[in-house]
Amino acid sequence: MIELYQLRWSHYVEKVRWALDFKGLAWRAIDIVAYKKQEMSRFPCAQTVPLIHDASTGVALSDSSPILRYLDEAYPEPPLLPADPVAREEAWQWMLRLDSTLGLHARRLGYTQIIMECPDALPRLFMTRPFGGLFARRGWRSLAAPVLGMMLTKRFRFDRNQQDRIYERLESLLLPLAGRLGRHAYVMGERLSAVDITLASLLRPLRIVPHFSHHPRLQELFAWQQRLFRSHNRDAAYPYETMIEAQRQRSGVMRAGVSWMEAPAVAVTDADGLRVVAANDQHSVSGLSLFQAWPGYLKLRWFSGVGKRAYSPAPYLEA
Ligand SMILES: N[C@@H](CCC(=O)N[C@@H](CS)C(=O)NCC(=O)O)C(=O)O
Repeated sequence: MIELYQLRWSHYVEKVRWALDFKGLAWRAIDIVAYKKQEMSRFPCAQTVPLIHDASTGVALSDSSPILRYLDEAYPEPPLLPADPVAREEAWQWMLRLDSTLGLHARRLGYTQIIMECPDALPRLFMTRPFGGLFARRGWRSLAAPVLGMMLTKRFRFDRNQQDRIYERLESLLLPLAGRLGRHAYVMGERLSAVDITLASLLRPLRIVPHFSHHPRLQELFAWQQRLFRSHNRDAAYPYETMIEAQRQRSGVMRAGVSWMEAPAVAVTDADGLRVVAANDQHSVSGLSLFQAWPGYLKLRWFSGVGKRAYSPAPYLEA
């Protein structure tokens, strides 16, 4: 039995759940409390989720791509990575690149979208266990939402999305992939690999970011993701998707117009050298730095430069 330490809605975690299911392995999930992570502190590896503990080999490991590689080595059938060493290295580089770019940028913009449109979703994700779930309840959650919003803004620098050109970076990464996946079933080769699982999983938060989900040139990419989700039973809605959808239906609007992208977007790409490990972008948050985050949070909530548009479902969902 493999134990998977998780935050349920994490796209990096979903990548590992998918790989475990793909291999038909027996596993069980352990939900962690994000601030303390006490549940997994006994393991001497980086304290990020996903983290797995394989009771049959004694291996404990975090970081989604090394976890997929471990699973493929320990349980080779069906394979996740190509057998040929050159193709294998190519797949590995794809995975690290997607973890270090798409995974981080999509997380940043997914949480940004939640803060702009329904910050009350944050306590319903993060506060279901602390204080007996009090702050996830109606009324109380409106108190917890700005504190969590500030904490996340500080941790991931959502207030610097424009400056750091996150929308531009993602567009430059995704447009060529959309072109490719309009013509081919998989990123590499003729069968599903760890690269496809990585791309489809890490793209998930962008399904709630209309700049991407409604982008006319990205519909083929989301349609590809949707086909893969359906054929591998991964398409159950995530709680944050349901919450934001309900909010959009109630209000009739969504935050979709990224003002600085309305002029022809400048292509900005991430460094593309060989990688050894995936990059991460979490910054530590102390009590004082949390207090300093409120202007950034308020700006994001009310003056982010992402304007309202009438709500409509993404075209790929209607096709
Ligand atoms: N490169 C890592 C990224 C993992 C990561 O950043 N996980 C987040 C959840 S999405 C986490 O551990 N969050 C808890 C925290 O921020 O302390 C991977 O691929 O697993």
